[in-house]
Amino acid sequence: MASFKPKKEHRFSFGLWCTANRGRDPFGEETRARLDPITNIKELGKRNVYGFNYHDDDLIPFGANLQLRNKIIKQTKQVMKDYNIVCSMATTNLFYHRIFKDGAFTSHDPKVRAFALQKVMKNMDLGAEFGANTYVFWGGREGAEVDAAKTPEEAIKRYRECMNFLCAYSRKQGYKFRFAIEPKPNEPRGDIYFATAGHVLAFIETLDYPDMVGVNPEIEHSRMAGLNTYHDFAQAMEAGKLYHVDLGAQKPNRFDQDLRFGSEDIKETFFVVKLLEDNNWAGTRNFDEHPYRSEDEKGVWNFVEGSMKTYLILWDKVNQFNKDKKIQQILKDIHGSDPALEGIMKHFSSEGADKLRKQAFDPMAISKKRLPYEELDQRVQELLMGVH
Ligand code: GCO
Ligand code: MN
Ligand code: MN
Repeated sequence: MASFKPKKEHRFSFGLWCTANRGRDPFGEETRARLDPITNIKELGKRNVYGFNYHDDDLIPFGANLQLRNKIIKQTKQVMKDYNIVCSMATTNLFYHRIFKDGAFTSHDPKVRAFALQKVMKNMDLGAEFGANTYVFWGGREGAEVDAAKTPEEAIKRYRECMNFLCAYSRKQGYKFRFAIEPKPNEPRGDIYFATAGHVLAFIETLDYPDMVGVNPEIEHSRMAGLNTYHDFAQAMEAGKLYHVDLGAQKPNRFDQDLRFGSEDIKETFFVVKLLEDNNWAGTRNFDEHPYRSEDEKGVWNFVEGSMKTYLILWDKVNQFNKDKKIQQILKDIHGSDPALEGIMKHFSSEGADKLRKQAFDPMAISKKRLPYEELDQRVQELLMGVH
């Protein structure tokens, strides 16, 4: 790993829309030429990227005829084979076309909701054909600026109806999909429903097939809301619901910057990598981010290579952390152990509760235990800065 060169076994993946991003923003036109999806997949594969993700429209232009559709499908399968790259995730573009101007699953218009379902079903068929087993739902337009127009309760009910419908469709077709809902607090809507990983986790439990559905947290989106990304990812993992991840970087409390992985928030990012690697997390290490608008076509590939290299460097830092004697000693010292009390607290019993009520504690003595977090954090800091 010391060369920090990506290998297929590292299971890195990118969305086709990341590398095909042309640098457009609300204030300026594109700065790069269009990258066709087949070249895109090929260039990713050549750089030892394990998988690609796509929205239906990234691959097959909206409204394409059957002939064009079949041609692109054939070319995609060929390039996947030639460059040893899999399709790791499929998703639907339910935000670009103006039919989705006020949402897809949460639109007032049953025709819009039905069209959205049809679009998802068609792309699930295609995703399954490409061998994807994760399907992401990012409800970018599922939100509001005018709260008088649509109540959140109504929106949530409509969204649930659509998710239940699609879970049932996947089962009926015999697909292996696990669905991952991706939260985002705002942009492009003033407010988006299901703003955080916590909102998604709570919602999943109300679905007909909760086991099929998990979360796709994105570093940038957590930080847009000023949240701790590491905590967000960890809570989803602890719930057994971390079905996919979107890695990137973001200055907090701003518009979605989709910066190159690790280019901001290095300590928090380190703990995200530590979480995934220490737990041997089974999913792909997936990047969802955009090259700077100021870059040319060559810079796009610097961005791809840089993201994977940073991940491998942070992974190496994780191994250093786990082997660092000083860090490990401090961690050992700060974790108390009291088997008798721990036994009582683990599961409630009347007897245990009685014992606990009678137990004598010396709060002042207990509070004297040293917690050398200054030393610990400084050591981690030095490790990240490359001193050790
Ligand atoms: C964003 C989103 C999107 C989604 C993608 C998948 O940047 O706001 O992350 O990139 O992840 O569209 O549907
Ligand atoms: Mn984003
Ligand atoms: Mn994303």
